[in-house]
Amino acid sequence: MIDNKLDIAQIRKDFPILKRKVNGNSLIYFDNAATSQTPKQVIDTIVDYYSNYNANIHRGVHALAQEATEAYEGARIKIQHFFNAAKKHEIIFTSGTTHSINLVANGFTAFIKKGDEVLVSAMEHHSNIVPWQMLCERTGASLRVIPMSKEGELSMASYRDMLSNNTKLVVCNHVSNALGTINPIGELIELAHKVGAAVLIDGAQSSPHIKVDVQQLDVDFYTASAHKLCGPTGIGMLYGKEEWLAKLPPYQGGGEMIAEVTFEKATYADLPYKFEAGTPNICGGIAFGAALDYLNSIGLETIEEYEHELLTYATAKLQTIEGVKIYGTAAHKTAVISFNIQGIHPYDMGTLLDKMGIAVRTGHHCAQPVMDYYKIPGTIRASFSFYNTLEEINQFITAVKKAKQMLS
Ligand code: 7TS
Repeated sequence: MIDNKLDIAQIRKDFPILKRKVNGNSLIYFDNAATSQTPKQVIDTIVDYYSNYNANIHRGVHALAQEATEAYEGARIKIQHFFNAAKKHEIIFTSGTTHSINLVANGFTAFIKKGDEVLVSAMEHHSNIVPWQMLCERTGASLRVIPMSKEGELSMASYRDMLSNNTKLVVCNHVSNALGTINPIGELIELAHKVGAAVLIDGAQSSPHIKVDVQQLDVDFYTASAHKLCGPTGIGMLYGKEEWLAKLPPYQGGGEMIAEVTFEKATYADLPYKFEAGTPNICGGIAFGAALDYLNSIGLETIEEYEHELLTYATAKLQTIEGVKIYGTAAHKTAVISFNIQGIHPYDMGTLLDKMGIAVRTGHHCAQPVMDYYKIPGTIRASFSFYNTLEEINQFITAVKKAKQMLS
């Protein structure tokens, strides 16, 4: 039993929120794909920052400014190592995946023209669709969709056919938030590079669950959001290959991102600061680093293995309930189960589960094209993390059965 290897009971003690009651019941938190919970090691880091060394960074000579700068830049190195980037200046602090994607999409305005194509997968979150639509509107380029199967797997044959010398960019999530599919991004990247296209991988849903090595993947851009990695909201990262980041124009102008400014002209700072205008989320960055320390202390491989056990167990149990249809049955999945029950609106199921202390997400999950593909308004989504247990899944299954009875 992997439970023993992980000592879940001990791990759960690190998460104060898991002790709380919701509607009189012990909280069962199965909305980890929306945001993960925060261990006390990360909360303590935040308290420590504001209690002991809150200061603006990169500019002060005083002790607090130096300590804050050191901690913030130290966090950048932790992120670099977590994703195995070759250089620390290939890590740009952003407010999260949405910001990271917009930064790249905006910068690509300089490199894209009418007749060029941006390929996007059929299972993207809106934040990996809309910025590219905006880029195409600005430039006259076309956005083309790589189709998927009923199981929620990308059609690699169609993808091969779509690739051409017109393809300038391929964008895809590593893991779909609506379906849990783990996409074959290694192959996707290799094929894109053969036609000279750059690749951005949205790592919002993969980074908390799968060990990622950006050098091995040879990916051009990779994104992550700290709040899905046991860190705080409002902070995330963009990994970009140095050669791309050097070419890309800055996203925002302001302090910190310049080398020299006159009223006639500004010259830009070196990487990574060229992309980090203004006072950043200093505490968030430091806490992001602490969150990665925490995940490393457990080990991504261990997390992946345990969460897979949760997925297999919950999927089998859920399938025993009559009328359940699971959306996203790809061979490779993270611990996300999107489902509906015949005759029951997902919102009603979500509301009743909440009454029983169980947090799931219901709706389109910011992936309306996926819902349109299945011709459904939304799903009930249970998404697990390493601090969840088989016992919680048992309680969840009992609750789903109970709610189904009440709603039928
Ligand atoms: N990409 C994917 C695949 C996501 O799942 C999300 C957030 C984002 C991008 C955006 O990340 P952000 O941190 O910039 O907001 N996904 C979800 C979700 O599934 N439920 O709530 C947020």
